[in-house]
This record gives sequence, structure tokens and C-alpha cells, in this order.
Amino acid sequence: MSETKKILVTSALPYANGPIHLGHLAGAYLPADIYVRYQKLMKNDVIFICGTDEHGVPITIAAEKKHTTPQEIVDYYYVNHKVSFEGFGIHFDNFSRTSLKTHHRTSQEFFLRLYRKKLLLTHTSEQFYCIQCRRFLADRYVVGTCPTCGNPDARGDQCEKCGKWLEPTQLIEPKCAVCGTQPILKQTTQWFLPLARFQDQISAWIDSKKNWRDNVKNFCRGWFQEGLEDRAVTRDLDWGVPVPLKNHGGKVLYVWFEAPIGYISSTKEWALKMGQPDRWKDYWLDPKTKLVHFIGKDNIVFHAIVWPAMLMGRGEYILPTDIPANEFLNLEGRKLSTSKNYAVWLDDYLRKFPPDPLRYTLAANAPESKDSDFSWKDFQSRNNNELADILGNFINRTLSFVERYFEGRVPAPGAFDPLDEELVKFLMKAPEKIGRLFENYEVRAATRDLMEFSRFANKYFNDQEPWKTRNNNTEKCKTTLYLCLELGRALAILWYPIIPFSAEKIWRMLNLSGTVQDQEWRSAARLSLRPGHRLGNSSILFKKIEDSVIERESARLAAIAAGQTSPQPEKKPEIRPDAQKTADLKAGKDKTMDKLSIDVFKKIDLRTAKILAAEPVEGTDRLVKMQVDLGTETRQIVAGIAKAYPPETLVGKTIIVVANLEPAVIRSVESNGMLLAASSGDYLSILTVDRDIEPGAKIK
Ligand code: B3M
Ligand code: ZN
Repeated sequence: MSETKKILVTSALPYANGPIHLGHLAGAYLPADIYVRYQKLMKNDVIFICGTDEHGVPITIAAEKKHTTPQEIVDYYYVNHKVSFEGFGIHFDNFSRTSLKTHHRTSQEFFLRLYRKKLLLTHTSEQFYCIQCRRFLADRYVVGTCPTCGNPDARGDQCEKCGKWLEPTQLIEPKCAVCGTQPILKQTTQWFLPLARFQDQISAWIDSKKNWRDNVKNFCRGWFQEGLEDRAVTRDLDWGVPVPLKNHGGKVLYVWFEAPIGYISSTKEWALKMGQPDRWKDYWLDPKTKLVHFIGKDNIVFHAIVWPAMLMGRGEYILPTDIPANEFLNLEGRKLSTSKNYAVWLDDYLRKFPPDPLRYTLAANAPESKDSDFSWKDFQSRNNNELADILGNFINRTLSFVERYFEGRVPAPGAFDPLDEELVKFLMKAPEKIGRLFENYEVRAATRDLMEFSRFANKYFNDQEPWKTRNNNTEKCKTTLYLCLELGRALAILWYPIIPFSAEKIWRMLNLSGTVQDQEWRSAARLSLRPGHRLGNSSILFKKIEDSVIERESARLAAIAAGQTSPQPEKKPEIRPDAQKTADLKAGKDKTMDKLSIDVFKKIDLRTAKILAAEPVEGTDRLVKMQVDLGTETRQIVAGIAKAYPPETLVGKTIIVVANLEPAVIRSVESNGMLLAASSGDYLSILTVDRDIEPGAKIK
């Protein structure tokens, strides 16, 4: 018996700013889950760690777009991700959140230790500042043209096209991502990680990794050639982990500094839940632990350079053993785009299909060494022609044959003929052969070999012609079916890492004790069915998917690609605080609402008005001053909606105003009417009209 290995597997912490899509799955989650499931069958000591990345500009921008708070956003998507991953069978040992106290403390301590070792230096430099939004523009708050590849839509943290990690000030023609204003430079002081000092150590370490994928090594070599530069690890933002030093001036840790520390915090949380608070150290502080980070290629620089530098700086922690980064998955020949809703969202998929056909399709197409493509047609054909016609057919025909002719009991085998021998030989080698591929993160090849094996099983059934031997050679017929059932058992174990739901289903149909999850990988090759064993009830393993279903999905994507639909996710998440309060209001439970006679209501002159111009009221960050067209006149009104609606987004909207309200002076600006808006906690939505109507129309 080989020695048990200790393995700590992580998947990139997904930003809690939107649902999970296929690209995420193919890059960082499915390959990791497959690897972990395999290692668990190998009875290695493996834990699978993840959690939501809840800080940084991606979160605050999402909150601003949805007119809500960062907290609302992360609370919503933490649950959304957790539920989606569970539904898809991505089974983490712990799924944490970076907003937890454990994480704040762990990353602040990490920062302080580096600081005390003089590994964090302060630099004062000029950074972008937006006068319109009145704030420093960190990371994705700036957009512009990539200096490396010319992509006009590069973000201030990274160019999505060429993967270049950027500083906002490197962008050509920079603009504020929120209001479009050209930012000015303003001085600010940040703490820097002196990456340059670590270059030799990191490049020697990467050179020593003989089995790493070329994409990862080459990407890093590119960085070393350019020469590593010191990078700021703090930001002028108010959402994040506060810098743990006095006089830090409201700064927070850079999200890419604290997010990887989230792997440690999540392991700590796991240990705590296990009732052994120190157990995280068994992994993170023991050089015998194999640490494997599954990521998409856009995260390489952070995991293979910055994070190892941070760990080297600390000294006592282990370094990543492997970083199997994946390339990108495209969708119907185009790049996925979250903002254009050109994606397949996991929550949406799971409302329509079972998880395994997608797990299988993504595994068969895994973007391991180059970008790959997902298409609905391919998904359908993999489900119908491979899962259903090959694997499903083999299992279902075997079970129905035994049910029909052997009273649903395992028949006793007789002597093996050469074809039986060949099959058994094939089976004996399978765990070793497929296991080696899983061990090397070669999911694509493993999937191909498993389907080959299933095809071989189907062919064996055909070649032995049990429907004939049933009449003229019962001994042989029994042997064939016995071996087919053994194959079914073996296939359940071997397929388990890729399609766990179907594997467990095969196990139940065979009426075997326990679950596949409890089995040992190599037991797949052990003939162990007891003749006479009663099988369970069988049902179709994979249902075929109709053309019409696939056409609907393809048409949706094609319409988005052609720019014919709005860039909103199909089911836009409703993020509303105070849901209970709203429900109470609806149920008429709010005692403050007295009854009003219709005559009193009629006295209120409600009218439509078109916003002609809007600007912030000087010296406030809440008030907007608007010029509105009331049909017969133009009026100025002031409203406290700037946080929810940046002024420039208001122009052109038709709103509802109370036209006969006494004029009021708000912050020395006159307001001549009141705009109507619905609010729930901090969340706010202005009232507008359902269809085009002229300004000044009466509301009754
Ligand atoms: N949240 C980036 C991403 O989702 C980031 C990964 C963090 S891993 C420590 O692409
Ligand atoms: Zn670029």
C-alpha cells in the first residue's frame, strides 16, 4: 500500500458580484472537484477549500450598478454561489467568505508580519482621482486602452484580452469607469510589496517545477524578462479589510493581497468547524502537504508570482506544489461576456438540466492547453450520442436483461472465453491508467478514455450476443451478464469523479451497499459481485435532449451576439433589503398608513416630466439638481438620489413629479416639485412610465 498523501486543494475564490458561468466552471471548479473526488477514492487525506471573494472594486462597482450596497451584493451572491456549486456537485470541504472576521484578522496579521519584517514599504505616488465622483480610482474604476495589446476596453487592474496585470496609470486614454470623466493625478501614499527583491527566488522556484504546464511557466517567464516591479498592496477605498496600522487614512488591503490569504482563513474556518481549531496548521505549515491551486489563466500572475512572494516573505508557510491553470472556454465561438450577458449561467442551467451532462461536456472539452469551445449542439450530441447511447445504453440494457431473464439477480459465471479474458484484462488496467491521468490533471484525456472504455463494454455486450446464447448456451449467457454487471460496478467507480450523480445512480440500481463515494479507487478492478445478489430498481440513466430545447438556448445566445436583447441576465437577481418590511407593508400591517379620501388624493397634482439636465448639488454627495420639462414649463427640482443614480444617467428619463408642492430651498438651491421614488432600506428606484408619453401628462 502506498502512503497516504496530504493534499490541500483550492479553487479561485469567485467574486461575489454575479452568478457563476460556464467559463468559471471549466477553469477553476470542475477540474478541481474531479481531482478531489479522485483523491478521495484514493483514500488520500485531501481537503477542498474555497469561498467567495467579497472585497475589491468588482464588488463595489456591481453594487453601484444595481443601486445597492456592497453588503447586499455579497450576501446575495454568497448564497447564489453556494447553492449553484452544490447543485452542480462541486463539493467543497469548506466554502467561506472573505468578509468573515477570521479572514479579516488573518489577513491583517499577515500584513503586520510582513510589515514588521520590513517587507512592506510606503511609497507616495500620483494616482488617478475622479473629480466628478470625488474619489481615488483604484483598479477597475479606471478603463482605457491596454498599453500592451491595444485592447480599447482594458480595465485598470488587468487587460482581459492579453492577461497583462496593469496599474491604472499605464492605461492609454484613461476614463472613470463610473462617470466617464478623464481622471486627474493626485498624490497618495500606499504600502508596497517589494516584488523585485523576490524575483530570483521565485524564478528559481518556478524553474524547479518540471511538471508544470507550459502556459503557466511561459507566462511567468514573460514577467521575469520584463523584471518584477514593486506593487501596491493597499488602496484608497472604503470597502475591504482595513489596513491594520494607525493613521492608515481609511485605506484597505488590496483585494489581490488578501484574497489568497482567504485560502488560509477558509482552512481555519474548516478546522474550527471540525472542532480542531489548530488542524489548519497540519496542512499549511507541513512541507509534506501538496498544495494545489486550480485557477483560470487570468489569475496566473497572482498565484504563481505575487502569492508565492507573500508566502516566501512569511517563511513558515508551504508554497504551492502545482498550479494547473486552465485556458479560456469560449461559447459558440465567441468570448464569454458577463456584461453583455453572453454566457450560460449555472443557476439558470440547473433550472433546466441535470448537472452531469454539463460536467461531462466540460470535462471532455476542458481548456487545458488551449482555449476550447462550448456549444449547445455539442452538449446535446455528447449527452445523446455518448452518455445516453453508449454509457447509459450499456447500463440500462444490462440491467433490463438481468431483470428479465435472471429474475434481477446476479448470475453465477462459468469459464471465461477469450473475449471475456480480454475484457477482464482491460478492466484490471483501467484504474491505474485513468488514475494516472487524473493525477496529472489531464481531465480531457481521462474523459476520453472512460468513454472509450464504456464503448468497449457496449461492444462486448454486442459481440457476446446474450440474446442468442440465452437459448443455446445458458452458461455463456450467465458469464456475459455477470461480467457486464461487474463492468457496471467498475464504471460507477471510475466515472464517479466526472459524473458523480450518475455514478451513484448506477450504484443504487445495482443495489450495492454504501455509496460510490465510500469505495476505493482500485476496487474498480476487483471482481466482487456475489452471484444471487438482488439488483435494485432500474431507470433510464441519461434522458435524451430534444432539438427544440437546444435550439431555444442557441437562439438566446445568437440574439445576444447580434445585439438584439438587453444585456440583463434572464433572471435579474432581486436585491432588496428589508424584505420583511416590504411584505408587512403589502399585507397592510403598517399602522402609520391612515386612510385617505379620494378627494384628498385628487388634490395632489401628479404629472410626468422629462429630465432635460442633471448635475450634482455642490458640496453634497446625495443631491441632484434637475431641469425637467413639465409640458407647459421647465422647472428645477432637487432630489436626494445621487447615490443611486449618477446624475448623467438621469437625463432623458420620464419621471413622475408632484407638481403642486410648495417650493422649498434645499442646500441653498430651489426645488420646485418633488420626484417620486420607491425605497427599501438603502435601495432606491425612481418611478417612471411604462410606455412613451408626453411630458406634463396627468396621473390619476
Ligand atoms: N476573485 C478573481 C476571479 O474571480 C478572484 C480570484 C481570487 S483567488 C484568490 O477571477
Ligand atoms: Zn492587453
